Amino acid sequence: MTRVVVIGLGGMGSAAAAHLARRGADVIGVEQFTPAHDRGSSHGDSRVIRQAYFEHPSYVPLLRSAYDLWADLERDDPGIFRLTGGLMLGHPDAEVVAGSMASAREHDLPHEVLDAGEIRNRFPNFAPRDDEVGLYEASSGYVRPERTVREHVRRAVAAGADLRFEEVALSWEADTSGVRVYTAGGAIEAERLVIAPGAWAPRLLADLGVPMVVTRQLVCWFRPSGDLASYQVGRQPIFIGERPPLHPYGFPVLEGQDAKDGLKVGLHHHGEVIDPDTLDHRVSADEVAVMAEAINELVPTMAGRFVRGLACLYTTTPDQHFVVGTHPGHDNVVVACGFSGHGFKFVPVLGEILADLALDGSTAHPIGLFDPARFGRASR
Ligand code: PYC
Repeated sequence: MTRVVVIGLGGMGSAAAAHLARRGADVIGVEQFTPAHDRGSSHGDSRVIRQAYFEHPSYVPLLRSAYDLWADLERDDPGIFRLTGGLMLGHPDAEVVAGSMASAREHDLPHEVLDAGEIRNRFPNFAPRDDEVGLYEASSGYVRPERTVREHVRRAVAAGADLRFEEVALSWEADTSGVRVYTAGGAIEAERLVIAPGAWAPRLLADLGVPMVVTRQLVCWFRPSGDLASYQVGRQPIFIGERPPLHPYGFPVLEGQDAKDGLKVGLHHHGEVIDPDTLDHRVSADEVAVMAEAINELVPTMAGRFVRGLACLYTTTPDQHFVVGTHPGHDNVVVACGFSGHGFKFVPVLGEILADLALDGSTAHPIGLFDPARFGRASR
C-alpha cells in the first residue's frame, strides 16, 4: 500500500485525499484549519460552474470529466451541483464573451449568442449596453464549496484516510528515499506527497519559482430592490460581466434559500494583495458601495440592501492558469496551486488527477497547460 501525505485539505486536497483513499492508498492528510473552514479559497456557499470556458479551450475536456464527477457527488449529496444557465456578458471583443465563444465553437458546446435586445427580453433583470452581447450556456450553474469539502472528507475517512485537522505543515522535504512533512507534532514519512496549499503556496512551494500573488477577494450578499421572484433559477442565470476594469459576477437564488436573505455577488480579480494569515472578513462601507455600483450598472435592481459580506483568497499566476503536475525537482511530489480564482469547479477531476500523478506518475487527463515548470525558475 503506497503511503501518501496530502498537505492542505481544502477543495483540492480533500478531493485528492478521497480519490487516493478510494484507490487503496494509505493517506495521511494535514490541514491547518478545521474541515470546510472559511480562511482560504473553498468557502462562500456557491461557486460558478460553466463549460464554454473563456480562459482557454483546453479546460473544456477537464470540465466534461468534472461534470461527470459532480454528478457522482450529487448522488451522495443532492443539491451539491445545480444547473441554472449562465450568461457571459460584455462587448463582443471582451474576453468573457469572445473567449467563451472560442471554447464553445472549438468543442461544439451548445450555446446561444444574444444581442442586447434579446438579453433584455429574455432576462429583464439585466441592462446591457446597446453594443454588448451575451453568450448563454444552459449547462452553467453553481456548486456548493463547503458541502464539497465535507463530502470529500467524508469519502476519504470512510475509505480509511487519517485526516489531521488543526495541524500546520511547517515544511517538507523529499529525496529518493521518500518524503517527510514536518508539523508541530513531528515528522510524517511517506512515499509520496501531494501539496495543495491554497494561498500558502508562495510559502510552501517557494522552490517552484512560480510568481503567485495572493489577494483578498470580497463577496457580498444583497437583497434585490426589485421583484424578488425574478431572481429565481429559470429567470435569473449565473452571470459574469466584463465592464473594464471590473468583472462583476453573481448568482440567482440558491436551492432552499430565499432572495430576501440576499444574493451573492462579487468582482472577479478585484482585491488587494495580502498575507493569507491576516484574512479578515470585515467589510467597509466603501467596499460595499463599490460592489453595489458595479453590480447595479449591469443588473440594476440586484444590489438593493446589503445583507452581509465575506472575504476569501485568490492565488493568481502570471497567466492565470493553474499549476498542477509533478514537482520539477522531485518525482515523488505532486503540486496543485495557483488556481487564480477559477479552480473550484474542477475540484473533483483535480482530485482524480492528483491521485493519478501520485500513484501512477502520470494522468490521462490533459494538463499540459498547467505545467509547474512553465515559468522556468524551479530550484532544489
Ligand atoms: O469560478 O468561474 C469562476 C468565477 C468567475 C467569476 C467568479 N468565479
